[in-house]
Order: sequence, then C-alpha cells, then structure tokens
Amino acid sequence: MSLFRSGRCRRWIVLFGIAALGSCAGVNPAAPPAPPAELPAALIFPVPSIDVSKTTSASASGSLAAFVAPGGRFSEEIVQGSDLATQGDAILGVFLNPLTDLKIPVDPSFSTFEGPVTFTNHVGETVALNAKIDFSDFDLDGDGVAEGCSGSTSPLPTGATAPRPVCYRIWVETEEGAQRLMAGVFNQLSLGTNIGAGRYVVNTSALPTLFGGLSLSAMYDHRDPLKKATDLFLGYPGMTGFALFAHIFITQQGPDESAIKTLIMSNTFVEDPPLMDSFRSVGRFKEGADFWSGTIQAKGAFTQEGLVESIADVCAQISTGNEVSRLDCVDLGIDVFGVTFVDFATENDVSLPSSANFPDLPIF
Ligand SMILES: [Ca+2]
Repeated sequence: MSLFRSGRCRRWIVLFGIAALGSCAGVNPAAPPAPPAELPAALIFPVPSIDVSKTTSASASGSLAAFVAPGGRFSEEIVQGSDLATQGDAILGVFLNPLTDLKIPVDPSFSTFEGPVTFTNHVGETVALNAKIDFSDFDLDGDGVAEGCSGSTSPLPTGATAPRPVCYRIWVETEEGAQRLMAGVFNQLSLGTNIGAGRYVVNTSALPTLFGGLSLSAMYDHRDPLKKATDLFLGYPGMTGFALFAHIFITQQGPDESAIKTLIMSNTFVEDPPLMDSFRSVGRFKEGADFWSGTIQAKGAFTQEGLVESIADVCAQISTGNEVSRLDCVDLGIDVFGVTFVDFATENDVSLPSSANFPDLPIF
C-alpha cells in the first residue's frame, strides 16, 4: 500500500493542497556570481526543479511510478520520494509563476516595481492582489550583513562592469492592508534555459484562504548545468505553530541524458511528540539506467501500511521494484553508502527575515 493512501499522508496532501515534500552543503548561492554572458529582458522567478520523476530524460512521465512495477519489495520506497519532490515543484510554481508573469524589466533604472498579480491554488481558487516589490539591498539571512545587491532589477548598476546580486522584497496589498509575502536574492539571474542561482523565502499568511499559511524556502545553484543543487524547505502551520515540515535536497551530476540524481529528504510531523512521526530517505539513480540505491528510516505513522521502517544501501531494480545485488549499484556509481540524511527543517528555515530587515509595510 502506498504511503499516500495512509491516513496521515492523505492528510499531508490535503494540508499542502497539492501535496508536498536535504544539509545543504552543496548549495552555496552566496558565492560570487560569474559574469553573465547575457541578461534576460525581464525577471524570471524560476522553479529550481531537478526532475526526479523519470528515469530517462526523453520520457514525458510526471511520476517515477510509471517506470516501477507495483508490488515489488521496494516499489513504494522508490516512488514516494520522487513524487513528493515533484509535488514540491508544483507548489513552488504556484507562487513563482505569477511573479514571472509581471514581466519586470531587467533595468538599472527600476529600483521598485508595482503591479497586479493573481495567485491560483490547486482547486482553481484565485486571489488578485497588488504586489509591491522593492529591489534595494538588505540582509536576507539575518547575519547582520546586507547581501551586497545592485539596488535595482539589473545585476549591473549603471556604469558598472562587475555583476552584483539582485535583492527583492515583495508585499501584497490585501483587504487587511499590505502584508509581507516573499524575500529573496538572485545571485545569478535566470536566463530561462539556465536558471542561475538564488535563495528565497515565502510566507503565505497574507493569502490564508488560498494556501492556509504554508511557508517555504529554497536555495538553488544551477549555474553549472552539469552540477545542480536545490535545497527546499516547506512548513505548514498547525494548531500550535508549525505542524509539518519537509526538507528536500536534490542534486544532479552530469548531463541530463546520463545524470546521477540524488534525492535526500527528512520530513516530520511536529504536532506529535517531536520526531515520533518522521520519514528520512536517501535515493539515487542514474538517468538511462534501471537501478535505484536507497536508505530509509521511517517512524510512527510513516510506517503504516507496509512502508519499510529501515533499510540501508539497498540496491533495487527500478522496473521491478525488487532488490538486486548491491554491486549493480556500486558499478553504476550510484550506491548511497555514506550519504547522510539532511537535517529536519525548523521554523527558522521557513521564516521571513525580521521586521528590521523586511519591514511589515512596503517601504515605497
Ligand atoms: Ca546577510
């Protein structure tokens, strides 16, 4: 039986609407941006997706389940992390695509931008709001130092030759007044084909009827197409603070048609005694090959209905879902021995910057 059909995980899906879902040593978008060969005409707020939904890049499938025979010993284990990651991408798209639709010019004369934005949730409900975006430099991560941004939508201030990050803070104007929605930094702007690098945090309490207060953050570095990393955190509020956290870290090494992809996640319900209900996994596969290597630890509700509680460095054939010799994975270079779980997400991971760094009301 699927994790998704258990009571808890049905609730997970309901909570996140569309459903949701790695330490992030691999992501360091704070590194100096490489000089961009070109600049986009308008700002793209990219979904930092690394596709783990299929085993061949030529396939159109949206779920790894299409490649896995049901009923194999590890069929569910192979599929479920992939599905959660894919659903996480869908959640990000809900917030980011409407912002890209604003078509904000990349131009050093734009230090602010204001325009109508329409958000749509998973059941098609929409909210149209006015967004106000300020691009001045600020301290995103709260370390006491501003991020050194350009102060405009362009990484190149007028007359400058060295690119700088682009910072943004977004407020939306609701019936209850203006509220903070999102803050972030582009360390390298997305060109569409190469989404660059950046970091952001979103809090949807300004849009409670649509998303119920979901908070999320992401760090991504896709500047090198042969070495991409995305670190994603999701938090959903419960009766007494956050109830549910997901932390998903995905890397891709190599070109799309033969990439090794590693998906590491730690998810927990914190409404129960801490970490009683938790799910941690490491999974790795290589595009174009039929093997998956994985390690899983599940506790509490996550072990219901047949999901294994603990496996380590298992090698399975994707198409059958059954265990094979570990050498098959070792030879392929995908064995996960020694790969550690990521930390569980905390409230800090999904919190907007302090009011000192991100004022409660728009600053223009
Ligand atoms: Ca800082």
